[in-house]
Amino acid sequence: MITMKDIIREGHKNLLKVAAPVKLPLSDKDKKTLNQMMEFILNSQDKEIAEKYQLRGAVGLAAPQINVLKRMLAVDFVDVDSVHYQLALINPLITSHSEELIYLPGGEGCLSVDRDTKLLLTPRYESIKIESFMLDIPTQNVYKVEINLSGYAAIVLQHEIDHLDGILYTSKMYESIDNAKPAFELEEDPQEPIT
Ligand code: UDB
Ligand code: ZN
Repeated sequence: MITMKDIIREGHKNLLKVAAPVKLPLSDKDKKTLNQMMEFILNSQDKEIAEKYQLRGAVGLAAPQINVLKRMLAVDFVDVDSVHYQLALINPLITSHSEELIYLPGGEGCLSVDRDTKLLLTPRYESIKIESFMLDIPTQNVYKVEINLSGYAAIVLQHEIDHLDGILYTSKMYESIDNAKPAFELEEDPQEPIT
């Protein structure tokens, strides 16, 4: 199983390399890697397993982060509108995007970045269209897919696709971004009891 020690960190040269396209049909080895990447994400979201193996609760992982320089990524998260996304993508391409920019309020983080970059903001497209091949985990079949995403889901996929191009969010951080909106409002504790 993949654990935190398999994840390469900021400073490793391979995090800055452009990953190679995956050859199709998917080899058994690449299929196994992608399955293990998804397993890591699901394990990291399981309280007991995460505690036992000291995994950071993850929403996504790109193959270069486990030192595999191939264009594969896995994500599993629930969007703010309660839609569950579980995607294992091969050779994803952003084929169009909005002009509008957004950012994750509070700033992004990364499994490959150990330093604290809270409050530094990363601009992302508000909506994107992805054309990709997808490994359907239940059936293990590979399909060609077109996916339209916006808001938080678009941020997660842009973060992971950046890893395939050797780009870390830390190279795109700003103290403020005038022309971008927050993806959502951060919950604030009420100052006064609500009557
Ligand atoms: C993450 N996790 O997996 F909204 F329950 C981050 C880490 C770096 C903190 C582990 C995360 O955002 N978890 C999370 C988010 C929620 C609710 C919840 C758990 N990544 C993935 C990564 O590093 N991929 O390369 C960082 C995210 C920041 C923006 C998009 C990806
Ligand atoms: Zn990352």
